[in-house]
Amino acid sequence: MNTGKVDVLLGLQWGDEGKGKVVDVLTPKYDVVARFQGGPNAGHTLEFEGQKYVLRSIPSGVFQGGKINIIGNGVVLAPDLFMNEAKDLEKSGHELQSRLHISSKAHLIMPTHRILDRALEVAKGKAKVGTTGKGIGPTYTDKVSRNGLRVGDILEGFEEKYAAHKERHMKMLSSMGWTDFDGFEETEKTWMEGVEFLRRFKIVDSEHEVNRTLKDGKSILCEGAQGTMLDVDFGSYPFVTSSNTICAGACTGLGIGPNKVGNVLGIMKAYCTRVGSGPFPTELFDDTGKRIRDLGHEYGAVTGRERRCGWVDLVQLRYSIMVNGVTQLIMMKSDVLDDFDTIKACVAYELPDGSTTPDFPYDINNVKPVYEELEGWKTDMTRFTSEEEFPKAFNNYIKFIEDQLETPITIVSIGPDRSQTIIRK
Ligand code: 2SA
Ligand code: MG
Repeated sequence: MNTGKVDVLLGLQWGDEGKGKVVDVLTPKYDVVARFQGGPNAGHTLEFEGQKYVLRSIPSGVFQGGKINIIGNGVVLAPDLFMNEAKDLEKSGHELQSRLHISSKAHLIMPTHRILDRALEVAKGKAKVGTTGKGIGPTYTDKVSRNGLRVGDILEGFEEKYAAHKERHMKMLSSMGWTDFDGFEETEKTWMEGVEFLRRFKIVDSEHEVNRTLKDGKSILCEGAQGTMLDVDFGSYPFVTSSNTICAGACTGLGIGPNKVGNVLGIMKAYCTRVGSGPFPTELFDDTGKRIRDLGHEYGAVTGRERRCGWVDLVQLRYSIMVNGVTQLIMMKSDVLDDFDTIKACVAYELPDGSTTPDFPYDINNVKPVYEELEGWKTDMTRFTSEEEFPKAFNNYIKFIEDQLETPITIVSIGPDRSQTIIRK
């Protein structure tokens, strides 16, 4: 943790690495937790005291008392989904209003953005991205094409602005021949209630708040969503999300200079998963993949979709570490591999011309993973409380990954609960 700086916590794979849990564990060390990109496509799962929570737009710092949580300008916010999420949290006793600040420059996801998301996916047919259907792509498209509606817009002349944007979207949908508007009026009504609900919160120019916080010598944890392989520039394009999920996204999504970035914490699973379409070199289509899915409960937190599972991909991780400037690694879900006889790790790719490379190539569609096989630890680690208890084979796995990635693993997670987290010395 650095004072006067932000630490950035990111997913290094295709999302669902367990960012929510780590933010929750680390929050006590920070004054502020901030989200900088993505929106309700995220599903950050946290478990403690026998309760399970899934956060979508709200930062994972809300469960630790007294912290300010910020939804930054780089986030896209759906007022109706935000309202439901906030009300659920309030019902379970987590007061939000005084602790959650929302950027006036964050863009609003309109009900028509969600229809456009669906229409564009249908139009793509087999080539569909497999989006979460939350309107993420169309909302960021509007932002970049200078057509967006922002949180700050709800403060003045909102009805008119909304109507103009809706009309434009309807024209687009009509030109695509889209006719399915089932339940639209109901959705729009709830959405408008969501806008009213938003007004209760402190709407701020968060770039000022963030920089003031740093100037006062306080610390901020920036919570990434999705993962590096879903980054719109560096991910497996076009099967990506529509924001910069990498470390640089924290600068643009909050308004901070790169010299204010301290530690970059990269989160990885001990294996790898992906949800939605697109290439995934180490994907397992056999019983081992199914076993990882069952043991790891690998189903989408937002959509419930089955996650595709495979071995850890060190070629991909090396690349993610490079583009993010990762300073330390956090390895999640190690316990899922507790009972495997052997464990594989991809150390290079074989390219279609037969050569091999340790570097992540432009096209990963037709690469074959080159594996090293390591001995499994065959030990239930879920009750461990310190690294001294780690079996030798697990220490070998950690050491192998650290050597391959030239980055230290500082935290190891051995189960979903807050308490099942081992900080390494
Ligand atoms: P979108 O909706 O436009 O961002 O989808 C584009 C691609 O990004 C993927 N994506 C995700 N991948 C993993 N986890 C995500 N969050 C949820 C979760 C997903 C869920 O935590 O489980 O519940 O299904 C997430 N959000 C976006 C998406 O699958 C597309 O490949
Ligand atoms: Mg998730």
